[in-house]
Amino acid sequence: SKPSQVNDFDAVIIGAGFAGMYMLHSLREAGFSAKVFEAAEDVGGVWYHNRYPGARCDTESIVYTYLFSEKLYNEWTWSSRYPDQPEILSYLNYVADNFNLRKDIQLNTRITAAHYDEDNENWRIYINDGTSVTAKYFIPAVGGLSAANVPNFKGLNNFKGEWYHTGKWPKEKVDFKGKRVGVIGTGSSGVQIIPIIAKEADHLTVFQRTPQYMIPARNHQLDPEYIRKTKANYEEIKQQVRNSATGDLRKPMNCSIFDVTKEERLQALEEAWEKGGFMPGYTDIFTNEKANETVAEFLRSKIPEIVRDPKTAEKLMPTYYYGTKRQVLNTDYLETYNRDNVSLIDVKKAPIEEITPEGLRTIEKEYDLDILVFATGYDAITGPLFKIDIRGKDGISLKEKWKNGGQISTYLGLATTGFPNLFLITGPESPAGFTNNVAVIESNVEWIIKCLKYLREHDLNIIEAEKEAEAGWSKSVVELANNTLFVKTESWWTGANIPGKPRGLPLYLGGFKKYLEICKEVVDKGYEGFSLFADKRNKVN
Ligand code: NA7
Repeated sequence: SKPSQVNDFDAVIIGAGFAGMYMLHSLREAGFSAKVFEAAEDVGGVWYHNRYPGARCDTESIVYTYLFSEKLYNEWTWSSRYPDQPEILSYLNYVADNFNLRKDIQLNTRITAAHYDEDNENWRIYINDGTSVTAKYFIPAVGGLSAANVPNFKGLNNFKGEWYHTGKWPKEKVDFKGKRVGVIGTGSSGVQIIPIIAKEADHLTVFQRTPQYMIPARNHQLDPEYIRKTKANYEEIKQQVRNSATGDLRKPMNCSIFDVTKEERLQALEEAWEKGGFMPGYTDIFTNEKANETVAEFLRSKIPEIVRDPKTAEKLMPTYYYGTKRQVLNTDYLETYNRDNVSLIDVKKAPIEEITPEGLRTIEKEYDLDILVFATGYDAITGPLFKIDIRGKDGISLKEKWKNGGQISTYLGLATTGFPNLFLITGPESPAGFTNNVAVIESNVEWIIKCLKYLREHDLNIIEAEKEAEAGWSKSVVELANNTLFVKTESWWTGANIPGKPRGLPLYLGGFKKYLEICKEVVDKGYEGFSLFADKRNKVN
């Protein structure tokens, strides 16, 4: 077997967000050498870049946080139910400092390629300054929502005003005062920024392609007694998260929505609406059209109660299956349309034709704008990985292997055949996207560390997912997805938001708890479904 000293590092990680930082910390604790390369000027990942006004997480702070360290959990105090971007970024900076992570994080450094070298049994990782490093293990911790999508509108280059994408927001404050502002997009990001711009701008025009189902977040400050109890219940919270379907404290109902009377159902929905957050998780909401429609109808009924102009209310009515686009939580979103300085344009009916020097033209009308905000989302799940030229055995790229995203296959969302010693965190076919991502990150990192320790203890140097195991996993992912309504809707989950992207739903829908059980079982059976080698000529199992 080869000593790891022949490589620059045991492991190279891309990205200093929640995933990359915990991976680095865990590797070091386990005695591996590791280096993180991060393209941004500082740590934080998506929370570094998503600094648009109103940016907030819609998973509750008491679980959208690392749970690996009780000490950390006790030391850090979240101020509100849903943490805002500045607070999450401070937290991640605190973690970087507290665990002394910065010395192994190289900032302002973009990785352009990573190639597996079969002769040397290592990865060569190429940096944008023309240099490269080698590592035994390669861990692109790039996240699923980090490749911003600015639609390819004709004329954007000639726009005389300022324009921004929510996911690449500048550090300098953008001043909307006295300005005519346009926002394209009404997903989570658009819905968060719109009410804030409306309060500041002279006029705001929202260009909406698909109205979303709206649920109030009902964000509030956390009171000290609640915080004290939460910290005292650290162990229990951790267990609850790991035993849940969604990696948080939500409790699914264990019955069909039709097992309760109409009155009980309406009461439950009304209570959820008042409490804020997600709607009750009856078992059949995402598999049965009629069950889904009961929730959809309830949420639609709220719109004309809030929005005064009937024509605007009508434009805000969603028609797709409830929850089959990522659920959006909001603060004063619908209320914003009661303001005199806000107008809503349906660009499904009258599509955007081009960006003009003065603003934006739909096939119906031209709108003069000083600032244009793209809240147009991400080339999700595979997009961030495909931006890097990742090549495994025989020089085959990940993009080629996965047919541009048309035929994704992984084993447990953690590894993929033909790419030895590469590990994914919140990768395709993991539960990310439907689960509290921090919970998935922690479980993936802990699985990887356990695996690397096992390899070291057994003097093994190469691990690769086996074809059959991978095929089995991908098949189960597809089958689970095809049994749901999620595949029937155009969303970033299904790839439909990016023109030309192959459709699919490469996320594991069996629930977080089940996922953890399967991952553990694989370990208990001696890494079943993986080939382990001392070196490439000596297969061990
Ligand atoms: P999303 O949820 O993908 O939303 C993007 C929005 O932009 C959505 O309303 C899109 O309409 C709209 N969009 C995208 N392209 C266009 C074009 N070409 N023309 C008009 N409108 C367009 O991204 P977010 O950043 O809001 O949220 C991403 C995730 O981050 C979120 O789900 C949470 O998990 C956190 P569409 O619905 O496609 O018709």
